[in-house]
Amino acid sequence: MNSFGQKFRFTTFGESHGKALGCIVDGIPAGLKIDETFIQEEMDRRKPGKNAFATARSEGDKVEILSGVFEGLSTGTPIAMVIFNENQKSKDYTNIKDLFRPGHADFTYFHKYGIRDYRGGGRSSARETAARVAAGAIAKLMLNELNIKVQSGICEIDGIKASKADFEFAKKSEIFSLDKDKEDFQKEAVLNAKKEHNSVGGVALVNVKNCPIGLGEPMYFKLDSQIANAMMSINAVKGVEIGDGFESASKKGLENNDEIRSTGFKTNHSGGILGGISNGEDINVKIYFKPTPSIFLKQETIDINNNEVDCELKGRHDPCVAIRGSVVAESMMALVLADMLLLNMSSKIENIKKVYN
Ligand code: FMN
Repeated sequence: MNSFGQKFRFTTFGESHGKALGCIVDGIPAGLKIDETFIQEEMDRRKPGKNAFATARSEGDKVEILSGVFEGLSTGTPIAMVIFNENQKSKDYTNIKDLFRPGHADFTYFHKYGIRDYRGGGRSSARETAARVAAGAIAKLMLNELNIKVQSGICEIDGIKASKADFEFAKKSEIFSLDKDKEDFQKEAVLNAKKEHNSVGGVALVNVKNCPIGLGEPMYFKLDSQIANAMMSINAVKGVEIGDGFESASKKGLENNDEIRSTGFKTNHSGGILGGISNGEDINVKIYFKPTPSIFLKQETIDINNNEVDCELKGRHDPCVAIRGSVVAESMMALVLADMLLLNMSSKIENIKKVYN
């Protein structure tokens, strides 16, 4: 199952050490300005090899548009995009060819499909998320037309929590930190883990501004359920919180409810969603990433023949996947919203009449 969305729908293909990966995005209304520079800028935010806080695998992540665009505008037909892999080192994986890396998807992929693509984890690798960012950039171009803004940053690394959500600062920060005062501590935690051949977990925050009221399709395609689905489909994500999230369970009703005035909601504990439908407030979602499974410390595991062996990895891995993962989460949010915008257009007869009368 490699497709996501109902009307604004994308499909990704490709593996970590294959020739290329990419996506096909379908359902894009015709006449949307496709700004290739913007798509590339989005790719560059996620791309590996940029600094000491990410894997040293250095990929250009250049996107090539193959179809669906004519003279800079979408034609209403599928947009296919391809990203060629340039910097694979499959040799790094030969010593673990038959082993299952603890914490990675090797074990389950092998048991499910009976094939061990040991080269960087094959399709289970987060290399696939490059294609999501390309698709997400198209979604963002559509959201921009409606002045809907999606942004993200890192609010926690190795338990070091941001006290503010400064998205402008996050744009400049090498680790997308949302808090200037915590950035150095968070950076230190990543570098220490790296020095110790270990890894750390982290939390990303995705924020949406100017979301119209009414997005979300109850019952089984509610906005929050699709956001959770989208975020949980990202590699290494172990939890998703909407608004105050898990904290709400330990609050009283009066404290948790967002009172309403003629000018709007007084607070936003709900994270902008009520009954699975956007309420016009900011949408706030926290995404919890586990530490990178591939670490360079000796661990116990088994091989494909069930022999107990030691696992000692070589290669290049992110010490904290939450950092680049935050860009992927932002892209997935844009993709969910683009889909919901199109779906919501048929919610009322008056909308249909506006188009056909
Ligand atoms: N896992 C690794 O072992 N090494 C990596 O370099 C690595 N890079 C990642 C980069 C990003 C942007 C993301 C979001 C995840 C990355 N992961 C990496 C995580 C694994 O892909 C993921 O943990 C693995 O597929 C197992 O899936 P699960 O953690 O969702 O259960």
